[in-house]
Amino acid sequence: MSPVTSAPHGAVTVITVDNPPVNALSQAVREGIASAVAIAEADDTCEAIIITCAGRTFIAGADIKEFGKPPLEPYLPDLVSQVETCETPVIAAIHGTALGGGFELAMGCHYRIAAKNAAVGLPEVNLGLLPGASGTQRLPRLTGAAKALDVILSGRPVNASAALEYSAIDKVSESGDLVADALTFAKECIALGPRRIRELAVPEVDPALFDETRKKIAPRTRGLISPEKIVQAVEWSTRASFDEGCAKERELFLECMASSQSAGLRHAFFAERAVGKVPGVDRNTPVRELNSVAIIGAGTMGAGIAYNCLTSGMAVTLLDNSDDGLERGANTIRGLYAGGVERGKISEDDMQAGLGRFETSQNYANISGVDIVIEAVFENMAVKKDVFAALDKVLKPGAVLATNTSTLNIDEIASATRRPEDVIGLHFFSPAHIMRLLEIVRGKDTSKEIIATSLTLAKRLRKVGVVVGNCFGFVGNRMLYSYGRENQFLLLEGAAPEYIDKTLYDWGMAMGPNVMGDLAGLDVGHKVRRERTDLPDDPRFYRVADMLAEMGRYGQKTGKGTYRYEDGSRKPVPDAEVGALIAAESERLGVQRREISGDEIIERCIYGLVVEGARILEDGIVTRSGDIDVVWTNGYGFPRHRGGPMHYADTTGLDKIYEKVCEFEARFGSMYWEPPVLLKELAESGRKFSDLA
Ligand code: 3H9
Repeated sequence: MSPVTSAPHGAVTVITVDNPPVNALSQAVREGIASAVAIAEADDTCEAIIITCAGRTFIAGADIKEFGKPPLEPYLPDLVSQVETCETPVIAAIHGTALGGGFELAMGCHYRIAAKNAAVGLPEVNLGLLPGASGTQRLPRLTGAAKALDVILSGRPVNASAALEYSAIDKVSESGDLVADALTFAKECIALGPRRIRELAVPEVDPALFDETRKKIAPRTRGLISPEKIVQAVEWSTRASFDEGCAKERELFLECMASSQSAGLRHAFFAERAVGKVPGVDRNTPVRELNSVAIIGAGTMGAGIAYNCLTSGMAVTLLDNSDDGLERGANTIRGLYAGGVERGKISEDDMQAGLGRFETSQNYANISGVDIVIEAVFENMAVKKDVFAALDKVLKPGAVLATNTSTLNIDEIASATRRPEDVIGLHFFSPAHIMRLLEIVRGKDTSKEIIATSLTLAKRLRKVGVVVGNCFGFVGNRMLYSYGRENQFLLLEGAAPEYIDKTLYDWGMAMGPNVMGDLAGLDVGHKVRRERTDLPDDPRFYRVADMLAEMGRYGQKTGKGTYRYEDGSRKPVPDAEVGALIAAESERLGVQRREISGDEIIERCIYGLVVEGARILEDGIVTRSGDIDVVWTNGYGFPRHRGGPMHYADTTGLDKIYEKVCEFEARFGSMYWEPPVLLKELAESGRKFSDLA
C-alpha cells in the first residue's frame, strides 16, 4: 500500500503522507506524491491541492537511510519542481517539523500554512550536507539571503510565528484543526492562483554579507566543508538565475554527499538513535516516574547535576554535610540560573519556579521520600559505600539509587545496600548541565526497569544516555587512559605539549590532551592513579602528569600545569620550565628524545583509542561499536564529522590499523600494543566493527 493517499474535500484534493515515524521522503513517498499531484492536476473538478501528513510530524526530510545507496527516481528536486509547476494551487499544511527535503517540498508548494506549534528548518548542515532540493535558492527568495544563511548554517528549526515573520510561511493555523484551516485558506489561494517562489527575485543584499558570514562562522565550523558550500550556494542565489543556482546547489550537494564528513555525521545521527535500544529493555519495560531527586554532594558536579534536574522540571534537594558546602552549591545554582536569564535562555518566571523547587539539607531523613538519588561525592570507594549504606536505610522502596562515579566498581558500591537491583551508575560529564553525554552504567544486579528509567531520565535531562557495562573507567575514561598514555609517552619522547595539542586540535579534537588535562586538573588523575593497584609496572606511565601534580602544578586552577596561565586568564601559554622538566625526566628514565611527526602523534593517540575500544567490544561492555562513538563524540570532544573512533577506524580500514598496531607492538612493546584478537579477526576477514552489531 502506498504511504500516500488522496481524498477529495469538495473542490480540494487533500494528499496525506503516512510514513511513520517521521514521514521521511522515501522513494515510495516521492512516487506517491508525484502521482497524486499529477492525478489531481489532471482532474478538472480539483481547484486546489493540500499536501499534509499523518502522525506526529510533517515530512522530516529526505530518507537518510537511502543516502549512500544508488538514488532512485523520482528524484526529490524533480518532485519539488513538479509540484511548483503544477497549474492547480498547491498548499502545504504543516504540523510538527517540516525539515530538510520536507521544508523544500513545502517551498515547492505555492502556499504554506503551519500549525501554531509547528517549526520549519533546513538541518542538512548537521549531516555534513546542504539543502539539495533547491532550499538554498528558494529560501533566500522568501526571507532574504541573510536570514536564509542564518537558518541553513545553524540547522536550527524556526517556530511558526518566526517563520511567518520571515515570510517562510504564509499563515499560522490558530484553530487547532490544521486541515480545516488549510481548506479555508485554499479559497484565498484559488483566487490568487499559483505563486511560484522561483519567479521571485532575491531581495537586494550587500555582497559583503558572504565574507562577513564566513568570518563569523569560522570558529564553530573549523575543518567542516559543508558550511562553506552553503555560503557559496546562497551567494549564487543572489547573482545567478534560479536554474543556474539550482545547478550549482546540486553540484555542491553531491560533493558533500560523497564526503567522508557527511558519512561520519550520518553515522553519528543513527548511532545516537541506536543507543536507546538495549537488548532486553523495550517499550514494555516498566519505567519509574521520577519527579523528585536528591543530589548528594554540593561540589561543582553535584550543583551542575542539580541545576540540570531543576531546569528539567524536577524537585531537587541538595544534600551535603556542611553549611559551607551547601551555601557554595546553592550559589552555583543561583549563578547558573542568573546567567541563563542574562543570556535570554531562561525566563525570569522559569528561574523563580525552578528555585521554588529547590531546597538544601544536611539530613538524610529529609530525603526519604525522593524518587531518585544521585550521589556525587568524593571519588573514594569507602566514602561512597558509607553514603549508599545510609541511603539504603532511609529511602522509600522503589527509589532509584544512582552514583556519579567516573571510574569505581558499581557492584561494590551496590553491595553496601540491600537493593543492588535498584543501583545504577549515572556518569555525568562536567559541566553537567552542558555536556550531552550520560554514561548509564549497569551493575551485575541492576534491573531492566532501572535501566529503562535511566534512559528516560537521560532524555528528560536533554542528554544522550549510553548504557555501558561495569569496568574501570567504563567506556569513556577507560579509553581516555590509552589516549592520555600515548600523549604522556610522546612528551617524554620529545614532542612539546603545544605541538601535540595543536596536531590533535587541527585533526579535529575539541582541544588537545594537555590543554584538557590542565582544564580538568592534573591532581584529579593523579589521585585516581594513586588509589589504583592495577597500573602497569612502568616508571614512564603518566610520569609527566604525576610529576607536575606532585609539584602543585594542577593546571588552570593553580595558574600552572602543563602550561602557564597568566593573571587568571584561561589561555594556555607554553612554559619553557615545563619543557626543561620533561627533558630532564626523559633523561632520568633513559627515554631517547627525537623528532616526532604529526602523523605519529595522530596514529598513536587515536589508534590507542581504537585498540582499547576493540577490547571494550571483546569484553561486552557495550552493545555495539556505535555506542563507543556516541560516548566519544558527546563526552570527549572527538570530532563528530569523523563519526567517532570506531567509525573512523572502520573507514580508515581495519587492515591498515591492524598493520600499524603490529608495528607499534614491535617498536613499543606488547604491554600496550598487543593487537586485540577482535581487531586481528576483523582485519583478516575484511570486516568492520560496525558489522558486529
Ligand atoms: C535532506 O532532507 C536532504 C535534502 O535537502 C535533499 C535531498 C536530495 N530519514 O530522532 P528521533 C528516524 S537530509 C530516515 O528519535 P524525535 C530515526 O532514525 C534530511 N529516518 O525522533 C528514528 O528511527 P528509529 C534532513 C529518520 O521525535 C526515528 O525516525 N532532515 C529521519 O526525537 C525517530 O527519530 C533531518 O536531518 C530521516 N530523515 O525527533 C531531520 N529522521 O526509531 C532528522 C528521523 O528506528 N531528524 N528518522 O531509531 C530529526 O531531526 C528528528 O528525527 C526529528 C524527530 C526532529 C524529525
